[in-house]
Amino acid sequence: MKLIGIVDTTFARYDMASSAIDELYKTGTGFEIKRYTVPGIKDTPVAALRLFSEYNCDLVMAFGMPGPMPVDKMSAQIASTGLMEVQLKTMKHILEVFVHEDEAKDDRELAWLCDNRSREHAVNAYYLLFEPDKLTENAGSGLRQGFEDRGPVNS
Ligand code: RDL
Ligand code: RDL
Ligand code: RDL
Repeated sequence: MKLIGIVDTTFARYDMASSAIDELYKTGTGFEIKRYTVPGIKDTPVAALRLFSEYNCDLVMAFGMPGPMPVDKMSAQIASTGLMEVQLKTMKHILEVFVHEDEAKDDRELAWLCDNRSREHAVNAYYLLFEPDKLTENAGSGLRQGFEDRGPVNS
């Protein structure tokens, strides 16, 4: 049995973790979930580290919503760097599922984007843990999470 850690925030304006958990259970079995909610994105790296070191998670998904202001973009960069450090230190994957609030043109699209990106990265998390060949099959195919896939280029 694998353990998937889920880190999310109260700052985000959409419950992305619930979308991902729903999608994980639709995708397969063989895992349990441990969820850890923190106030904001800068609090996610230590939550992820604790999920690995204290709860022995095999992979963590970190959900966050950077706001539109320069200070928020800076927070996102700091959070992302922290999440990288935790991955290198633990040798375990953290899927960083961030949706920037200004990626969407209105609240309705923002909600759709959050749900869709969370679900698509949930499938990526499942593949990383259980079926890594599925990712290799899709190598170079221009996949995106949330908005439409870009697709491959042909020579
Ligand atoms: O440790 C408490 C807070 O500093 C932490 O929760 C921050 O991540 C909160 N926060 C900001 O301070 C900020 O300027 C967040 C953002 N911007 C943001 O855009 N998204 C967040 N948190 O999730
Ligand atoms: O951990 C899950 C994702 O955060 C991770 O796969 C990112 O590398 C995905 N990604 C972005 O989030 C992004 O904003 C990528 C790009 N831009 C990019 O330009 N090229 C990528 N990934 O390969
Ligand atoms: O070029 C258009 C988009 O690919 C670009 O805006 C990406 O940066 C959007 N994006 C994020 O901003 C992000 O934080 C993506 C991800 N995360 C992601 O995980 N997967 C994406 N885009 O496909």
